[in-house]
Amino acid sequence: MKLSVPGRTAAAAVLAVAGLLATNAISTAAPAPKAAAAPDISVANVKAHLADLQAVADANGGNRAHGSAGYKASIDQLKSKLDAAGFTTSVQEFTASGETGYNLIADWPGGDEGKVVMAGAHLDSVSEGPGINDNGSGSAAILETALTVAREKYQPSKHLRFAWWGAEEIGLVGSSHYVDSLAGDDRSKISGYLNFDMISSPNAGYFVYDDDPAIEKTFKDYYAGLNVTTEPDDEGDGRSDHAPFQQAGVPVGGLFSGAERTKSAEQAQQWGGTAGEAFDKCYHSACDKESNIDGTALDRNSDAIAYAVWGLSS
Ligand code: DTR
Ligand code: ZN
Ligand code: ZN
Repeated sequence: MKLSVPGRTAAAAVLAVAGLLATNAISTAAPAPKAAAAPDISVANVKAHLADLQAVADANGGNRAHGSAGYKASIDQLKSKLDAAGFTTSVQEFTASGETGYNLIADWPGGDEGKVVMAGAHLDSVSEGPGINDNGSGSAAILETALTVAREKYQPSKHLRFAWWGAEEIGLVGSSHYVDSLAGDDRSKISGYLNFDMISSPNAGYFVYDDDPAIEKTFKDYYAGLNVTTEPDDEGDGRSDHAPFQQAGVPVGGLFSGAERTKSAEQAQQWGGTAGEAFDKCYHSACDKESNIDGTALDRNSDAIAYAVWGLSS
């Protein structure tokens, strides 16, 4: 469900040009082209991808952990959907804890390959359960965003790349392997990496990574348009797949709906849900299954992802 969010209004464009004219910075240049408006991301489609990941876990011993048949089946399932949509996909192999791991990289043909906007999420679960919120939610949301790019035949000026990481749960191994494997100048071509790890926690919070200011502002603008307050994610540093990119000097940002920490009374007042309970009481547990999501958080965060992908790549 698409909710009103601040686009780049005509008034804002006029003010921007007026400001530049006042400083004589430009005389007759046309106003900056408006960023293409992001389409709605179908939360029903995102939930369908989660159902598919649940089915993979159900058919493979109940989890999708690094080294398991369930993880490789998850990779194969997403690759098939992306290939069918016209993405250029590649599977990057690595070894961790004596097992073969896999990253899935999907490039949308077109755009300036010297300016890459990346969106990523780890696809592996813990061995205790199917990992639907952690992190089927981020994986499914960026998958549906990518499929929407294809459906809309979106042609941004920057190049779009989507990535699903392996072995996050055993130490950010897949994303670290990807960054370490990049040639030096390829790192500098990534203009921003957006990370989505747990975005539909059942007792949801709305946390925005406070790393790169421009990326942070993009997400905060989106939520301001929904009149939903956000808080900086003050526990994320180093705790998910944006960390290797940040250490390599890539601007990073992302969204998070909370894990084992307890929601305060003030947070329950602003976001709803239950004070004194964990944002996700099934974190790293067998009960992190298809029912362990907040549909409103999933919907809002999926649309926020599209807003940022369109806004940062146009
Ligand atoms: N490490 C993630 C969960 C996690 C905990 N804190 C944050 C902050 C930002 C993103 C993710 C997380 C995991 O268990 O996969
Ligand atoms: Zn986890
Ligand atoms: Zn996670």
